[in-house]
Amino acid sequence: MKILKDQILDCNKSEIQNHKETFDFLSSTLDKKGHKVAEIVAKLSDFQVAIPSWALGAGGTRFGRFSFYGEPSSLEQKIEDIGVIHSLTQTAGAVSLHIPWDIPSDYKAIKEQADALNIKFDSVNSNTFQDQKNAKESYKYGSLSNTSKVVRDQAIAHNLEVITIGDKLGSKSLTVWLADGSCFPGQSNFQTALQNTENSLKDIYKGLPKDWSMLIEYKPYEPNFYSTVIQDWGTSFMLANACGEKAFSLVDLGHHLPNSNIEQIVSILMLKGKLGGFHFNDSKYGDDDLTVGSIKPYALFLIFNELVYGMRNNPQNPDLAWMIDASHNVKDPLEDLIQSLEAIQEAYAKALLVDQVQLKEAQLANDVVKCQEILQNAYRTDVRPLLEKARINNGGVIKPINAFRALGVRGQLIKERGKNTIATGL
Ligand code: LRH
Ligand code: MN
Repeated sequence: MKILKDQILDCNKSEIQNHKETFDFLSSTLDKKGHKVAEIVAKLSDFQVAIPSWALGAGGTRFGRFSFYGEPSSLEQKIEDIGVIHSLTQTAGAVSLHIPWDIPSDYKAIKEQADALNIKFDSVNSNTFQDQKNAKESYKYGSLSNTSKVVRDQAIAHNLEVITIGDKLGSKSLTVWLADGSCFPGQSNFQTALQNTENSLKDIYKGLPKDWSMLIEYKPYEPNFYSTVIQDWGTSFMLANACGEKAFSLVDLGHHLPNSNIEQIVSILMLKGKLGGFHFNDSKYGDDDLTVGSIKPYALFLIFNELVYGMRNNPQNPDLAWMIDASHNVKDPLEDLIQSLEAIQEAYAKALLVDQVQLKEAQLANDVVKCQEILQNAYRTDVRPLLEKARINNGGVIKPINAFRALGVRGQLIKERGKNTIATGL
């Protein structure tokens, strides 16, 4: 399925008048406050988020999985669906592949398809948390941390193969997330497990092409429920430093214990030049992989406030990898991803309205009340007309969810693919 230009124009016809009125009103309000609206809109237009290739079908839990039908059953169909999201939002210009779930059968063809849809290949993810059919060694008791060198070597070889696959597609980073850990006290020697992991990551690091980076993703628990080797940002930071200047920490928003101050973690990693990127999602309890901004939108805004400050004041930190990592149990996967993209753009736009100079002055003066006023004035601004303008400028639609439904995308996909296709992934 392809969204055509005139379908885009058609969808905008009924929305354009209201957009113009709200945008003109907001622009004049922001102009009066000294904000450069055109610059903010340009930043939003340039802000592209990678769609996870493993989240284009229905997710599921151990208790059940409910399909939405018309799911993509090949990498080509996944790229096609990302193309639909990108045509509407103009902010999904990249895909993050998970190997071996998405090994291309024809590299040339898949690159041409993605290029034609203006979709780049962002970070590639290795998978040493599942045993592949005919695998010689099992990762049941860990991969890069495993007590067996044979198992560690198999996991290292897999990561090096993932780099080779990504390199053929133009990707520039490897994301490593390890399920490694233990479920019971006494089961694992923490020091041996961490030392094995560090040495294994160093072997993978040696295989990184010179212009590549390695993103080390941390997580406190699941699927292990007593200890996880790379459990928190500190461990990821330590391992990234141990590996070298091309290794960084990846922050998955769902990988924090309740009430963790993620914006502070982001700020510190940027100060130390070791923040590599994000897996955006939201959660109420655990690693729920819910729609971005659906549970804690203010926390997301506070994270973007630190990102905006860091992007202005921490040249030591590289450009970040912006990626979504979600799982869809009750929402149409494409609508869920569209809502996540909207929430990310909204948090970024609100953070761009924070007067960082005024905030710094109020912080230095310990004017606590004024600090909050400055932050919440920005947060309380309805920035959606700016997002709409950025989409229009890029050739997208004003209201993506309305357009997705008006164009009957899911119905069309079911017509094309039927009701029994299942997407690889989580
Ligand atoms: C682990 C994780 C990791 C992926 C997986 C799909 O919870 O966040 O990023 O490899 O989800
Ligand atoms: Mn993740």
